[in-house]
Amino acid sequence: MAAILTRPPPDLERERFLADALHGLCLPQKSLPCKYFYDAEGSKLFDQICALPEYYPTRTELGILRAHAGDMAACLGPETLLVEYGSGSSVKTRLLLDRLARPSAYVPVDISREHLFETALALGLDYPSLAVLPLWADFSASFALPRPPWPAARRAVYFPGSTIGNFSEAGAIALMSGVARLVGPGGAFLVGVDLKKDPRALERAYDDAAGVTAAFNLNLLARMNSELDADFDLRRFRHRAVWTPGAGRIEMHLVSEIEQVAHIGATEIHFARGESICTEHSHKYTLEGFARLARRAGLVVRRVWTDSARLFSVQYLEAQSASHESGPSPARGFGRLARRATEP
Ligand code: AVJ
Repeated sequence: MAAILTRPPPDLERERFLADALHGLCLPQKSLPCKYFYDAEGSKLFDQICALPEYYPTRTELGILRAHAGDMAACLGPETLLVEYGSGSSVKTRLLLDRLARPSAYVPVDISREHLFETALALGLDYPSLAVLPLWADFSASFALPRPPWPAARRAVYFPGSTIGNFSEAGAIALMSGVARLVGPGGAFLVGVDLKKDPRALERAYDDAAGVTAAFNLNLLARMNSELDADFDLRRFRHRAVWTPGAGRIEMHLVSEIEQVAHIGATEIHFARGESICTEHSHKYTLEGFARLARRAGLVVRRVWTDSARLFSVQYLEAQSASHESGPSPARGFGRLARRATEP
């Protein structure tokens, strides 16, 4: 297993966190980028979230993969260079790797360094003939791919978990345009996309009875206290998750229970009572809506797998070559173009 380090040294990483926090907390709607959830404690809490009864995405996506991983691997084809956006810690990756024919290499890309290298080491031990090339990088920014030990027949990006939902519409198009460039014409994109559903089920999934998601959210304040010399009083903030129909997303916030002042170093941050910090957007899609979005990034939906309750989808897309720009719009040809398979 070769390790590729393209991230800035930790103090630069701290500088970036500090700059992003000061910028976000000075906006009219205070906000913090959700990528900062995933320090060691945050990643541990997120693993707990995935096991919660209310949080259906993980187990539903797993069920779809268990039922259709063979199909998905056949779509990706043999000798594919598989790039995963995320550390690949989940069982999902293994279900796919188990069915892939002679992958040329596997490249997990993640911002959480410890999590990335721990997982890559375990994968390298479990798949001794697979070239595991972990990339410590921010997949929403541009990065260079490591050279696989032997040429790949094709490139594919795997993006599970509906993390694509964290991006705004413009952000999702930019990310998917980056995927289209990375995999090249005819290359592939396999993505988990959470679907629109009853808002009460969505709000429960992001505000579980055990309070794990609340702890995951509040951990962001704890992280600023320990890494940015801040003094947020976690007892004075409340977790809130709300479905925003107009924007088609769940919004997570930390609401200030009182009028208060917090400090990041010498910088004062004022909070009115009831004022919030927005910490995450999680967009939910219809199948047609996602196909339209992907098309604007030069990706066409070819296959869709959902569970029988249509809570979640895994979608296989292909990057168009420039000449296909004027082809049929996925929305119109959806039924015909993209064969749907529903998990039994
Ligand atoms: C990892 C981004 C897919 O948005 O559902 C879980 C993160 N936030 N509970 C999501 C999350 C609150 C999760 N993603």
